[in-house]
Amino acid sequence: MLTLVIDNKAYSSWSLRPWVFLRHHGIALTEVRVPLYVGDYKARIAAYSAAARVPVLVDGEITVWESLAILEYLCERVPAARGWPADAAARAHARAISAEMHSGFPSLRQHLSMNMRKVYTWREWPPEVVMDIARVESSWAECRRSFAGAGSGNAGPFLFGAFTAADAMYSPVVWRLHGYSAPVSAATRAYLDAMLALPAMREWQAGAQAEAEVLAQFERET
Ligand SMILES: N[C@@H](CCC(=O)N[C@@H](CS)C(=O)NCC(=O)O)C(=O)O
Repeated sequence: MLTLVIDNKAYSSWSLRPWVFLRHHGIALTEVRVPLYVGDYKARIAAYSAAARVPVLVDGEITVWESLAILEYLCERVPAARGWPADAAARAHARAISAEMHSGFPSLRQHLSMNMRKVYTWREWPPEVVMDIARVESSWAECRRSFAGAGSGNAGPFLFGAFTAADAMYSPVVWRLHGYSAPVSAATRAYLDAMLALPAMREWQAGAQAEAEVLAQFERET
């Protein structure tokens, strides 16, 4: 049985990535939730990983941390999930946009922190955030144009047709664009809606709603 250590569902964009992949594929997991800033939370996380950050995946003797490394591990561990696209070009592209997500989009992260209990009517769009969103939208459009849809053999509404690890990597951005009411294209909106309709995303959101902790640094006025 796999164990996934996560923190607050309301706020943890990092934890959502492997969790949504696991739940979407119905992969059995023991979930350990360590709420941020509660008691000795840091020591509790450090008991699983010396990096002392979540998510952490424990599979018997094997421990994996860093959300992208966890997804890579899961793709190998559960080949039936077809975590990466089968086609080599699509797979390389999926890995590239996942790495770009893992290390990039600092303005989006800084200004639009994830809060899965709220939908804001947001009006503050600094130019650097607009640039990050434009890059996300053009990247998603390129995936759909090149690797998904009619004729590609990859039916389905996700970035590469069927749901892949790349969709899991972008799942927090899906909520950010939705949750801050970002003005996006119709194609982006269709992708957001497909992702938000996933039972696994809805389950995470319900978990966020049920949480008691409120952390002011992740809350906004409007
Ligand atoms: N790059 C890491 C980031 C992990 C990370 O920053 N996790 C936050 C989640 S809120 C954390 O563990 N914070 C603990 C703390 O701030 O003490 C990943 O992809 O997993």
